[in-house]
Amino acid sequence: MSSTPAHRLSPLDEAPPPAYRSRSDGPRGLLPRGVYAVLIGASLVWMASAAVLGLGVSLPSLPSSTGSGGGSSTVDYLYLTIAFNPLNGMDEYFPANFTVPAHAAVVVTITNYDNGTNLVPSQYGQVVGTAGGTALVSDPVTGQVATVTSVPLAEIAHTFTLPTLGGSGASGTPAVNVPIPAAASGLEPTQVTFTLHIGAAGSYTWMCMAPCDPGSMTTPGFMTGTLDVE
Ligand SMILES: [Cu+2]
Repeated sequence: MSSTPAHRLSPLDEAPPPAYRSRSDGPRGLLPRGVYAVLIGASLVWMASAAVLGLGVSLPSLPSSTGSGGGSSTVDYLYLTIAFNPLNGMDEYFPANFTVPAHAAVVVTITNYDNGTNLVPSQYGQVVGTAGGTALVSDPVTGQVATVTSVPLAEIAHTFTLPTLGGSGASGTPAVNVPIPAAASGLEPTQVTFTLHIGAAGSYTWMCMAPCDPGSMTTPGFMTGTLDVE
């Protein structure tokens, strides 16, 4: 009765300093201060390098786009992704409907995760209607960027095609056509960057000319959509 509390009191009086210190210092001293500092530092380095790498892909297009600008004072950016719809698996542009400013140089970057190829008529293998008549294409494996005026027909997955844009695009030739090479895999996309010189306000239909997916080709919001110029 009385010996139990007395017996426990005296060891506690001696034991507390080391026991208390080891219990609280274990978790607090080792994990947070050391490991978390390293983790936070590493993630900051990673974020910084990711930002630099991201810029590195899109920056080269700027000089050529503004250089041959012909009076475009505004530069805007449009980022599109081609992937599979998570619900029905259909090929899809994300987004498929978008708005760009009038009288602007719009740098368009299309990231394509589709590794399938779809044979197009040869004219849709050509880059048409972009600044300089070129597009920047990144290799899905090496990441190396090349300036191209066409893509081999056997490598094309989709196209970004505007039959008309502003006043151009009459007589059977599209105003804009950019062939999009297939990805190497679902984790190794291709990236295509090009600049469009946008004129007056209007609403234009874009479409993919590669016979990729019959349902997608005919369904607005998948492989066809609206480019609004405001
Ligand atoms: Cu397509």
